[in-house]
Parts: sequence; C-alpha cells; structure tokens
Amino acid sequence: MPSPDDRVLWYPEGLQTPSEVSASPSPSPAESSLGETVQLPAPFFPPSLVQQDHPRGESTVPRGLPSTLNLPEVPKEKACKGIDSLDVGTPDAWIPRDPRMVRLTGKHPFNSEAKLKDLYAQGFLTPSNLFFVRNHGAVPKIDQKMAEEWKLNIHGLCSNPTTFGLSDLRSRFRVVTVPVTLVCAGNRRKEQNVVKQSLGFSWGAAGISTALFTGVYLSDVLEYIHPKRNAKHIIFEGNDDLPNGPYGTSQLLSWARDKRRGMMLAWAMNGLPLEPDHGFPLRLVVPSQIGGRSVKWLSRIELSENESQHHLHFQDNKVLPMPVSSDQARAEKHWWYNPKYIIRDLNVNSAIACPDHDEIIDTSSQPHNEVYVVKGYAYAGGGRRVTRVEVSSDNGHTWSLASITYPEDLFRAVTDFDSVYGELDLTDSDACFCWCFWTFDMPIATIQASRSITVRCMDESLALQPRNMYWSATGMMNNWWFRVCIQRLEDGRVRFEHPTMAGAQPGGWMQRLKDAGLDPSNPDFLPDPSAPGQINNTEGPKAEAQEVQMTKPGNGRKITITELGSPEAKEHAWFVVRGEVYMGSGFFDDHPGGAQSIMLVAGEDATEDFMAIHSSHARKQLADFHIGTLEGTVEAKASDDDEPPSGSFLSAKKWKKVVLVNIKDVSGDAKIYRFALEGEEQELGLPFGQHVYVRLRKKVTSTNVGEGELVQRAYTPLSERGARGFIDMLIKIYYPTTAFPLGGRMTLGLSELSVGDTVELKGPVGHFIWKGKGIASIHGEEKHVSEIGLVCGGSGITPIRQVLRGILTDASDSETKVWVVDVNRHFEDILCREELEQLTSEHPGRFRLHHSLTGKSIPENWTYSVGRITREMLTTHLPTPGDNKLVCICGPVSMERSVKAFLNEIGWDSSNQIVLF
Ligand SMILES: Nc1nc2c(c(=O)[nH]1)N[C@H]1C(S)=C(S)[C@@H](COP(=O)(O)O)O[C@H]1N2
Ligand SMILES: [Mo]
Repeated sequence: MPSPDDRVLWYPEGLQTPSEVSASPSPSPAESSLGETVQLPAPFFPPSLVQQDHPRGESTVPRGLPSTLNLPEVPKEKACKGIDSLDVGTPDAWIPRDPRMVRLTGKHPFNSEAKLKDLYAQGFLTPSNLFFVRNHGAVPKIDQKMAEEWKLNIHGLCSNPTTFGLSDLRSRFRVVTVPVTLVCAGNRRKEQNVVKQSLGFSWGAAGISTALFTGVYLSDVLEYIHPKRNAKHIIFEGNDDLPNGPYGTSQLLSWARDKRRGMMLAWAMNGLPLEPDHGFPLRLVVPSQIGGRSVKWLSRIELSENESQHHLHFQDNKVLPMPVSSDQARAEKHWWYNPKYIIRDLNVNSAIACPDHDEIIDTSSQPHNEVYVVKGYAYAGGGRRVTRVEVSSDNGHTWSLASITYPEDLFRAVTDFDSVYGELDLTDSDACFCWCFWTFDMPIATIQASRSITVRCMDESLALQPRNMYWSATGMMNNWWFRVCIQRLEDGRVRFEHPTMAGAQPGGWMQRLKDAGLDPSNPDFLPDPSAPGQINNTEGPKAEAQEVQMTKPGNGRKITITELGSPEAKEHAWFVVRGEVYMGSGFFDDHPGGAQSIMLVAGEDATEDFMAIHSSHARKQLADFHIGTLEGTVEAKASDDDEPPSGSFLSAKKWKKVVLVNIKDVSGDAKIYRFALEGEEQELGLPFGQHVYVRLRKKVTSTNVGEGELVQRAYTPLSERGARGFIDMLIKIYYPTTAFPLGGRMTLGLSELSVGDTVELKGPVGHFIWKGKGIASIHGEEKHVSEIGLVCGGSGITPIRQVLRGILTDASDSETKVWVVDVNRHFEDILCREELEQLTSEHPGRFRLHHSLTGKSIPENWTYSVGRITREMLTTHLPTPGDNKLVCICGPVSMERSVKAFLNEIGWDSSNQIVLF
C-alpha cells in the first residue's frame, strides 16, 4: 500500500499506481495557474460517457474498498449506456440515464428520484444511476478535453487568489474520501403539494442518496488561499447556463473553514468520476446541509463581505413562514431576501421503505406471533446523530423504539490509504453526515389490528419530527411523521399505502383523503376513534372519522334487566357493551380468548374489559351478535356473591399487578407460573369455583418498549385457597401448529414472560361458588348438593380441582360425594394426576375418579376408559340425576357441548343441574 508521501496524483480510475500514470501513453498536459505542468490520468471521464471502443473503455466499474476494512459495498452497478428515449430532443440527449428513474418535471430538465423501494434495496451507498438528480437547467456539456482543462478560480477577499486545475487540487492537498448523504430540501414535498400546491415540484421520499465522495477538504484549500479578515461569506458558482445566470449560493466563511463540517471539492463518487448529472468534473459537497448548497460543475469561488447574489441563492432553498401563501411569495419579493428564512442544515427526518406502497401481505395465513420487519431510513442535519427512531401503530398515541444501524460508523473504525480513494480516515470525526437505517419487528397481530404505521425520529439536539406538517410556500423541509396506511382487503389480506407517490404518479392515502373531502394534513388512523386516549384533532376538520359500528342497523329490540337475567340469556351468554346487548354463545367457537371468558360475563356489563382488549376489527364483528338495546343499566359487579374478605389481594373493580417469581415445567407444554402478591402473608381471596382474570401486554421484541397487544383470559389458580403471598397458575402453552397456526394468543403471551415481569389480575369472576357444607351458589342462587359430578378435559382440570379440594378439605362436610371424569389425550398429559390418585385413596367412600385417554398410545395396564366421552361413560361414572345433584364441566368448547348434550339425554336439567365453567 502506498504511504501518504507517495501521493502525486489521485484519480478515480482503478488499479493504476502513480508511476503507471506518468508512464501512461497519452497523458494530456494541463497548464495550471501554479505554473506546473501536471499529468492527468487518462481517461478521467464519467463511465457513462466512456465509449466501448475507447482504449480504456473497460475501466468503468469502480474499484471496491479493501474487503479487510469491512466497509459497506461500493456499488458495482455498471453505468448506463443507452440514451433514454425521454431525453431525445432535449439538450441532455447526450447523457445516458437509467430509465428506472421517476421524472418529476416532465422530460426536461432532469429532476428525478428512484423508486423508494429500489433506492432502499441498494443499501448504504447509492449507485450513481439511481442517485437522485436535481438540475435547474440543462447539464453543461463537458468533454474529456474540457475536463482536463477545468479551472476553478478562487478569488475575492483573500491573500493568495489561485486558479486550480483538477490535478493541482489532487497534488497540492490531502485527497480524502468521505461518505456523505445528499438530500434535496424538497424531499417529501409531494405531501405538502397534496395539502396545498407549493411553488415546487413533487418529490417523493427518495430525494436522498448517499455516496463516497473523493476530493479535497475545502478548509485545506482555504488555508492555502488565505482569506482576508473582512471576508465573511464564501460564494460558489457552477457553470450551468440558467435563465437568470449561473447557479450559485454561499456559505458563512466561518463554517467553510471548519474542517469538522467536512465541506469538500469533489471529483469522484463511489470511486469513479462524477457523472454529468452530478457535477462532472468538479462539485462542492456540503455534508449535512441541504443538497442545494452542493454546487455542481463548480468553476468559481469568491470570498466576500456579502452573501451570494445569485438569483437562486435568494429565490430557492428557503422556508418562508407558514402564513405566506404561494401567490404571496410569488408576488412579494421581500420574503426571499430576508436572511432569516434561508435553509442550511437539514432537519430531522425519516421515512418507511418497507412495507412499500401497494405491498400486500397475507396476515391471516401467518402465525399471530410472527413479525413483519418494518424498515426505513432516517437522517438529521448539522452533523447531528439520529438518536432514536420510534414507530407507532396507533396514530402516534403510543410509540415503540426501533433499532437503528449507522453504517457510517464503520468508517470511524478503520483507516486506509488508497490510490483511488486517497485517505479514508474518519477516526477523529464525530459528525454524522449520512443516513442511518432502522428496523422494527411489528407483530402480524398488531398489523391486523391497526390502521397505520407511523415513524418519527429525534436527533442529538432533541429535535423531533412533528406530528403536524409545517406547510410553506416552497414546500421544503417537509418532515412531519411519515405514515403508511394499512388497508384491510376483503380476503383478509392487508395492503399498505404510502402517503404519496413521487411526481405525477397517482396513489397514496393523502390524495385519497383529499378526494373524499377530508383533510389530508390531519389523518386519523386510530384503530378506533372511540378508544381511550384518543388524540383530538383540534386543527382542521377530522379526517376519516370512522366510528366502528358495533350494532346491527335497524335493530330496535329493547331488552329489560329481567330478560337479561333469564335462563335463556344465561344459556346464550348475553352480555352488555355500551348499553347494547349481545349474544355471546354465537361466538364461543371463534373467540380467540376462549368461550369461557364470554360465559363469565353472561348477564353482565362487559364494556370496560371488552373495549380495553378488542381491536376495531373485533368490535366490528360484535355487531353480528347484537340482539338489542338494554333498558336500564346493570350494576357493575364481577362476582355474584360475597366480596372477598378484606385484606385479601383480589379486587373485582381494579386491575392489580403481580410479579412473576418462578416458572416450573410440568409436562409437555404445561408450566406452573408463580406470581407474588403484594404482601407475603396476603391471601388471594378467591372462593372455590371462581376464577381470576389475567391480563398482560404481549412482548414484541427485545427492543420494544411495551407496545404489544393486550390480552386477557380467565384462569383458575392451582395454588390452595389458603396459600399466602403468591398465586400459582397451571398453564398449557398452545404453540402454533399447522392445524392451529396462530397458537394461543394468551398462552403465547404468558410463554414470553420471564421472571420479574408483571401481569395484572382482577376478580373473582364466575357464576359458581362452592360455599362449603354442601352448599353451592349458581348465579347467586344457593342450592344444597349431596352429590356432584365434575367433568373436565385437559387444563380444564384447574377449576374442577379447586372445587374438589374445596369439598374434600372441608372439615365441616363429611357428606358430599364427588365424581370426577377427566379426559386427556395421552397419559402424560393428565395434569395433577398424582394428587387426584392420592385424594381417591384418602377419601375412598366419597370420591370416585375416572379417566379416559383419547390418544393412540395407551399404557399397558390402563384400567380406565379409552376414547372420547360417551353417554355410557357419563352414566357409569357420574351420579344419577337428582334434585340435590349437580354436574360441573370445564374443557374445550366442543367437549363441553357434547357432555351437556349427553347429560340432557341422561336426564340432567340444564337450568339448575349443569354448570359450565
Ligand atoms: N450548478 C448547479 N448545482 C446544483 C444544482 C443545479 O441545478 N446547478 N442543484 C442543486 C440542488 S437543489 C440539489 S438538491 C443538488 C442535487 O445534487 P445531485 O443532482 O447530484 O443529486 O445539487 C445542487 N447543486
Ligand atoms: Mo435541492
């Protein structure tokens, strides 16, 4: 590797060493104002213009950086060769361009951006053919000879005015390569134009690109030409020929002299000469400022007391105050000359690239706990770092942290010296000149439940992307939250919709809202407008005010409190949400939270819990089960009976936190979760036969800050009623299987927990209580029971076991007889088997136990039944029906149904002899 002292000439052309250069066959001499004749390597010409038949025509592919440096790949894409038919007949018809570029101002001049998806797919460094282009006019036609003779004239208030040829710059100053992201101030302007037409054309979110720029630091050149004391501004001029004179703008000289701001005079991009569109043969590169400051085709620099007087220095790249309309800005020139409104540094901004506009995913075919990786870019100005990227799925009500990668930081970790790139050394730089990338794992379930994905970021100065658009006449620096709308298709798939499509392309939710007469600057993408914590849109009309319809239109039936308490209502689990009555039994089979949680609210007002955990999708579904409007109100009560003794943990009204302290594997997928109550000596306060609601927020990823879905389900504890300080719960985790691809929402949520996490409990709930001394309470009615049958399947054992223990451990009851029928698939699946066996041996006269196994492998000396529950099994292993008798059932819905049907056949009365848990 050559050492820095070897440097003679730096040229953006492959593998030559300086000695090869001097020996190259046809060097073109270039006379510099320094009086030295230097050799320019041949060819020094943009690859797109190198003819195939050119003697060096093959050297159009950039040389990568040494792989040992472990830096982002230098784009290998070949330069375009063909002339795009759109350029034919324009002054630019000599420039090969990539037809994939989206033209934003018709054919000419060339203002274009790649498709956001294509741009993002390129990664950190953008190949020059997909690098956005902003040309105010025709591209100066510069051939090889003109490039070799290019003059940069630096003059004005300086002691050493000098005219440099490119080779002078290369040989006099340290040649450096720096990755820099350029962003046009108009990036994302289309969004502003949809709200109200600005003076500018419609950039999408791809008016941004990144390249390795090779050149010399402007600060080094300024040291050489020695500015005078009264010089305050440094003016740059390109040699494009525009109606109002050449393109030009200026910087504060103090900024330009500051090496840390990284301003460069650059001749190469990604290891090749600049393409004509990007300023061949020389441009200014101003990192972290708007692209408009990076003057292309740079030919003149002037040091001055005053800022640039170029037309476009005043008439462009400003953010005028919001109240100034486009017409006003056009008519009243003074706005443009007010120095306060100039834009220098970029502002914080971010956009979503994945999902792409119009991307469709099939959420229904994916497991609920599967995630979709949302991705995008973010940047800040002034060398500041993006310090957080946050994603919201509820229209900005709550936010989760995305993970960010900063490929630019890789450059800070290495140094290199290379004949193409010169010095690669950012080891002493803390400035962020480039975009960063972020990703966020969004659960499919969240996508299903929400209407938008929103991103915002914050930078080191704590500047945060705003919720509302700051519209201005130039439409520049648009950086409000970037929102992608989620649209549910009829077939269960979802389609994503970006805010706009660049240029004249149709599409995007902003135009759609506008066409619908809504305010596109005030979208309301809340999952449900009535959800708690809704942000009230105070400015402007409310867009998309879509209250979810939870009732059947035209259903005028009135339901009285008495009807709500009728046996029919209990049988079909009628419940109340927001004053409307619903028939819960219609949804037993499909309810993701299980049938039990619906049965538990039968006859009750379930508004609070329903609204807390159900998505707008679920709310919509509720309409199908609407049967009428309640006359009067139901007392909010969670238990039919006694309030728990004071001092015990549970509250019927309030969710209370418990901490997970232990997880114990039991068998197969079953685990015992132990949660600590508030006090070590505290009792739970749960009567025999009743349940507790467990509610938890699902974790999403390790980087997520608690934005998962809220899930809730009723469980019966495993711990003894008298247990103090803790509650044990036996949970069988339903992992996704091919037959049940979503797995159990609640149990998967539990499986994500680790010790130290919290869940919330509320209760007791349920209509059945074993009160002791042979007394049961069913829907508040007491009944004396002499014999009780308990039928359960799988983890349905937990409430059954509580009742069983309640009876057998009751010192004041030696009468009540218990029969248990427990059905499982395999022998190993039988939960609490040993305990059950032990209780039978302890209470031979009172407790009869029977099992059945439905699986294929049956243990050799199995003495119980095999196969599903039959009528005969229930006849033989339960008491005969009678007035003082009762059967309780707990298991999967299908089992509960068939057991109930058999019991009816045998002669059990549904209204007061059968209890479904
Ligand atoms: N000479 C000249 N320099 C120019 C421009 C121009 O039209 N002429 N456009 C400016 C603007 S507004 C932008 S955003 C950047 C775009 O650089 P690019 O076309 O290389 O992406 O160049 C800047 N430099
Ligand atoms: Mo720009």
